[in-house]
Amino acid sequence: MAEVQLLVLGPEGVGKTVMLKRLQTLTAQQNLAQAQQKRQDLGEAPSTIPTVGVNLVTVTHNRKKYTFRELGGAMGPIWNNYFKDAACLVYVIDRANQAQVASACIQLLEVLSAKQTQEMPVLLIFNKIDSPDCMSMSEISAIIRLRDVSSKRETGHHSFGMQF
Ligand SMILES: Nc1nc2c(ncn2[C@@H]2O[C@H](COP(=O)(O)OP(=O)(O)OP(=O)(O)O)[C@@H](O)[C@H]2O)c(=O)[nH]1
Ligand SMILES: [Mg+2]
Repeated sequence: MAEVQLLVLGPEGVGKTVMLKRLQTLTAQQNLAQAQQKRQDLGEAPSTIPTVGVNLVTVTHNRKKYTFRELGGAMGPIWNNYFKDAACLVYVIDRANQAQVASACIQLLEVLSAKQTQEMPVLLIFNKIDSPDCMSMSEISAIIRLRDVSSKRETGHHSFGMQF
């Protein structure tokens, strides 16, 4: 079976582990296409503790195995040790954390500047859209240098409505 390795990065507490737990639960119950169509209420968020080290989650979809390797935000200084094994990057930003958004963007730019990530597709997820503190995308754009981010990559824009 073909296997894809994805690296899941983002500052501490942005919701990487919750997102992966939910993805795993959904795919255990039904296939992803069905889950997306139903847009069902996912209920209470599963409890988590900060990821110390690596959190590995494997999901099978369309006869492909996807291995998500989440690195805890606290491991930021050594994320680059894991770039070489990844085919794709998923970077999560907490849309409700005003104090963290700017540093999250700087960290992302560092990741995108690394030689080993140059050819990797990047999925940027703005998380916690349910939070009362969630900033609008125009507020986020004023803080985050989205133009700098996209200038580092050819961009394709996809929007989807699954809420983790
Ligand atoms: N409101 C809201 N809270 C969320 C969401 N996703 C995660 N959380 C909460 O955010 C906190 C941190 O979630 P984690 O998934 O552990 O964060 P993480 O990115 O894995 O953090 P590290 O492993 O420390 O890097 C938890 O209290 C979650 O319940 C979301 O979509 N909305
Ligand atoms: Mg985690």
